[in-house]
Amino acid sequence: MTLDKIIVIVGGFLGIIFTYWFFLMKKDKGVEVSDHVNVIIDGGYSPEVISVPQGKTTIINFIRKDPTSCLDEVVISDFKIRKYLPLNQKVSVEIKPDNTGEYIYSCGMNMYHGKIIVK
Ligand SMILES: [Cu+2]
Repeated sequence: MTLDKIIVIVGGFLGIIFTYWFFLMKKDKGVEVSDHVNVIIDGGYSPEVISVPQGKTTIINFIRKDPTSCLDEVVISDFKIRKYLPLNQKVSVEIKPDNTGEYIYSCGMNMYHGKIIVK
């Protein structure tokens, strides 16, 4: 094997690792939240992934800017939360997770998703 071939193989391999890290690892980490966070709803949730501390109360403020009726409810089933979200109004939800893990939240029809990571 010649040196240039080795470089191409190693380079390709590093590219794959970088892609994996960039799209999967980095994205999944989410936004670190200490006590409250604003989640803007406009064609989806932004930020989509938030990470919150275990055993502490975190306030999530949902602000819906999307007129689609699909997004007019938010459901966090693991915390028994289902809230109606009027357009352009802030709706606050409090969570106090006892256990670490990953919890999915979604719209009322389970079409749009976000994630809460408890650390
Ligand atoms: Cu929906």
